[in-house]
Amino acid sequence: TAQRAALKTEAAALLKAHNAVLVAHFYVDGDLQDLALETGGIVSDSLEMARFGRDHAAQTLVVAGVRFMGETAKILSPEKRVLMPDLDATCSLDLGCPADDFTAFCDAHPDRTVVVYANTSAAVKARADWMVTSSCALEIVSHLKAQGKKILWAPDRHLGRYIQEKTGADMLMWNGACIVHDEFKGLELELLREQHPGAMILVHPESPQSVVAQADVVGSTSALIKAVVEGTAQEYVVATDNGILHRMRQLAPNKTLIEAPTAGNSATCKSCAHCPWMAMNSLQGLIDCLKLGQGQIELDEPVRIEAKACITRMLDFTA
Ligand code: CIZ
Ligand code: SF4
Repeated sequence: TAQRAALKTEAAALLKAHNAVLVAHFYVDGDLQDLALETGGIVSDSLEMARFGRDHAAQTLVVAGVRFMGETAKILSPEKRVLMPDLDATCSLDLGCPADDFTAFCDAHPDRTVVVYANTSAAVKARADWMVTSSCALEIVSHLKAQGKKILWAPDRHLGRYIQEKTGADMLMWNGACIVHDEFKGLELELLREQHPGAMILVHPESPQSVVAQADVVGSTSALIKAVVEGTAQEYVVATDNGILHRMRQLAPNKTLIEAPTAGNSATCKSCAHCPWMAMNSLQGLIDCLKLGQGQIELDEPVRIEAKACITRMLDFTA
């Protein structure tokens, strides 16, 4: 609409005036994704967002995503100002893994190498040996297994189980889940597949086992987008946050995209197919954080330094 176009123009001018770059996740509003690309920023997964923010010359990073993504940017670039359109945008994995309980769990298992998913607070990362994202988790856990390491994994139990199955590593799991991916349903997916026998099934590994088991491709958001772009099928069933469809449609306009089934719909289920915290990112929020200097990420320096070690280990490993 005209109003959204006007907000976009205002936001673009503010980014320029503040020498800021916009780093957006695939799950946020399509206008924010487009704005990031149109103004020299990036739309990506959490791994690439972290790399891009660290390497970009801009002294202000605006991170459209959820809290841990802003924190990761600040951990890697403490000298930069890191702003978020809404600082209350969190994640059920982060919420479900409080630093004090997590620390006690780690302390009870000192023989294990602590590997945490990116979707955790800076304080949890500070206690970990490695951070991983879904783009590099398999590779890193395989590497640790080859070194004979036993692993303590947190917080996503579905991703942990998937990696455990693939690598055969000894993994002790924290019991967390993503409220969005946890809602995808295996039985309903079986029925949908009968109606679309030629469709390729694309699944993010934060989904339940019954859904992952039916996948043609299991992977990170970037891997799923690549699968749509390069795939020879006409139809694709997508089991991840539906914010990703925006980018998939842009990159593969002639393919047919079908959302994977969830138990409820948007009226009955607030977390079905779209993350309520990703949805808190808006053009107006972006304008306000730049105009008013609000939404700034601040971290305790000792925590930041310890968290940086585990992120840097991953970035060096995947470089
Ligand atoms: O579900 C998320 O928050 C994801 C997929 C993050 C990421 O790694 O990009
Ligand atoms: Fe967290 Fe799930 Fe939302 Fe991603 S989609 S931010 S994992 S709650």
